[in-house]
Amino acid sequence: MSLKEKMKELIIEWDEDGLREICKSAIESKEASAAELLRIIGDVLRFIGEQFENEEIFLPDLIGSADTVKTIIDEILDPAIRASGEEKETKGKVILGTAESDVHSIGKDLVGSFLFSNGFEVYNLGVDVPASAFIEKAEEVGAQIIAMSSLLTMSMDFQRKLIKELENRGIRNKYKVIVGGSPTSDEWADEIGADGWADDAIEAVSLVNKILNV
Ligand code: B12
Repeated sequence: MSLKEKMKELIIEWDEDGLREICKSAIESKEASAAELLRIIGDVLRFIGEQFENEEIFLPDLIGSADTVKTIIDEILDPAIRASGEEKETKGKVILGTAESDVHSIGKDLVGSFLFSNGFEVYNLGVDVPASAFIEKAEEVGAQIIAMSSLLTMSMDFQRKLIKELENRGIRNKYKVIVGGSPTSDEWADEIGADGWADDAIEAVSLVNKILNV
C-alpha cells in the first residue's frame, strides 16, 4: 500500500494516532516532506468532499475526517513547514483569513503554511473574519497583501465587500487583494476587482511572488 493510500485509510477512519505516527515517521525517514504530506491530505480531503457531495457519506463522517486532519496539520505539519522556512528573510507581509460567515479553515491554513515556508510573514486571522478586521490588521502591520478564502458560495460576497471597504476608506491602492477557495475563480476575481486568484496553495505562492515581483 502506498503512503497516500495508507493516509487515506487513516483519515477516513478518523485514526488520529495512526495518522500522527505515519506523518512523523515519513518526515523523519525523509520518505516525504511536510509539504508533500499536506498535498496528499488536500487530495484525500477533496476525495472525501466528493463522496459527501455524492451522498456516499454523511456530515458527521466529513467532520470526523476534517477534525483528524486539522489536528495533525496543527501539531506536526505546520510546525515542520514553519521550521523549514525559519531561516529565510521576509519577502512581504500577508494578512490571511476566511471570509465572514465561513468556518472552513483547512485550505486557508495550507495557503498560510506554504506562504510562510516560502519566506512570507503570514498573519493568519482565522475563520469568520469580517472585512474590517482584515483591513485593520493590514494597516497595523503594514502588509502588502490581503488574502481572503471562501468555501461557501454565500461567503464569497464578503470578498467583494473587502474591496469595496478598501475603496471607501481610500486605501485600495495600498494593498494587493488575492482571493481563493473552491467556489471562486479567475473570473470571479476579475469581477470583484481583486488583484489575483489561485487554485491551490502552491499556485498561491507563485501568485504572491509574481504580484510582489520577488
Ligand atoms: C472539510 C469541509 C468542512 C469542514 C471544515 C473543517 C475545517 N476546519 O475547515 C466542516 C465539516 C466543519 C464543514 C462545515 C460546513 N460545510 Co463544508 N466542506 C468541507 C469540504 C469537504 C472540504 C473543504 C476542504 O477542506 N478542502 C480541502 C482544501 C485543501 O481545499 P480548499 O479548501 O479548496 O483549499 C485550496 C484551494 O481552494 C486554495 N485556497 C483556499 N483558500 C484560499 C485563499 C486564497 C487567498 C488563495 C489564493 C487560495 C486559496 O488553496 C487551498 C489549498 O490547496 C468541502 C467540499 C469541497 N469539495 O470543497 C465542503 C463544502 C465546502 N462545505 C459545504 C457546506 C455547505 C458546509 C456547511 C454549511 C454544512 C452544514 N450544512 O452545516 C458547513 C459550513 C459552516 C460555515 N458557516 O462555514 C459546501 C459548500 C457549498 C457552497 N458552495 O456553498 C461544500 C462544497 C460541500 C458540499 N458540496 O456541499 N465543511
